[in-house]
Amino acid sequence: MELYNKLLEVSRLFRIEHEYLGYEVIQMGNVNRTYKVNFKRADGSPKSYLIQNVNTYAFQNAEGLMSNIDKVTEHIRGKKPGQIALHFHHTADRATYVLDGENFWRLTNYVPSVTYNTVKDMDIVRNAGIAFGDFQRSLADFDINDLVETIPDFHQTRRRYEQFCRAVEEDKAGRVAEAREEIDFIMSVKEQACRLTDMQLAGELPVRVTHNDTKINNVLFNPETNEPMVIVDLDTVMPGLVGHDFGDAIRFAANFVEEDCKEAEKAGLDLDVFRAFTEGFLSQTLQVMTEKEIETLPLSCFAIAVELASRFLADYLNGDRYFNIKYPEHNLVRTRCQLALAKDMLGKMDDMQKIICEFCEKTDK
Ligand code: GN1
Ligand code: MG
Repeated sequence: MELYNKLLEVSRLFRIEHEYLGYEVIQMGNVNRTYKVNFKRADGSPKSYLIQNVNTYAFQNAEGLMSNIDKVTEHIRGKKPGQIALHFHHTADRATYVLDGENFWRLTNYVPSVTYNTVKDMDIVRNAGIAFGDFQRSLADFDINDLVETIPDFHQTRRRYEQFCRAVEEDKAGRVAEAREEIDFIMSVKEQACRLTDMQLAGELPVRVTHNDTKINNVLFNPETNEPMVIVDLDTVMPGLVGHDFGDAIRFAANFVEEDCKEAEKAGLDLDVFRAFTEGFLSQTLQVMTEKEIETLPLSCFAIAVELASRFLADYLNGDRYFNIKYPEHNLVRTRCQLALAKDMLGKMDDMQKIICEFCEKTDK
């Protein structure tokens, strides 16, 4: 009841005056909470919006975050007028968010669509690659200095290792003993996992505007045609490496299983999905990428998988403060699944490289 009333209160603050019918929980994301709120207009027709409760433990700069989203969506809209986009509603004071203790709220239009957590249809996978590649290309001329780092050092893998080591040392939740094997593996691959970050710091890879959370379920597809319509979850749009976006998409979409599968031994890299996503992504980005960026794409998949495993495990050891969990071992299960995938990727580096080279040869790069 409390949430029911809260969502009504938030809707009214964003000046939605229709008759309130109630809400549905949308399963989207591990950090924020998302609801579809339903209304009836005066003429009797239905109207829905999306309300999100943004986690300020993860995102501490609400203003900077919403300003990033405004600028980026405006830039994309300028290039693609008429394309479906998210519109954030304003309060009477022209704010795009409402602060409320530990959280902040925002409200957007609801886009009827389908999303996928796992896909085996290669046309859909290729379309997701095109969507994220197109996002990257549309923002290639956007000035990164106009963006706030919404989570500083988000994909700075060495920093993530420091945070991980601190969590192991502090052992706040008394869970280190049961995660010894995972901790040892993460530490054993540290140098390889951090190589991309080292190259970035050495200026060997260009810093671009990146999405930084390129899970395939952040692409909204047209339910009839399966064409990608819009990319959502722009909270982590920040300066970053193209490999972060590519690697994150692969570690999510090309895993044989979902990222929190309890049977970690079933996790691994599906090379068919890898190929389809790569073809879509590179069809949009190849012309703007440097040789080094292309060469390091397979490494970026491994780096992002290990980095995320270290984040899941650090959160588990800290007592689950960051990621939403459904049961006590959820973050440990996610860690194991991500590590199994990372191990499998290590054995498939050459296959990944070969698929990329084949595509480059086909397109003369
Ligand atoms: C979080 O909340 P969601 O699902 O969009 C996380 C990503 C992780 C992902 C793992 C801001 O994203 O970095 O890859 O979980 N986002 C943030 O599922 O930390
Ligand atoms: Mg996200």
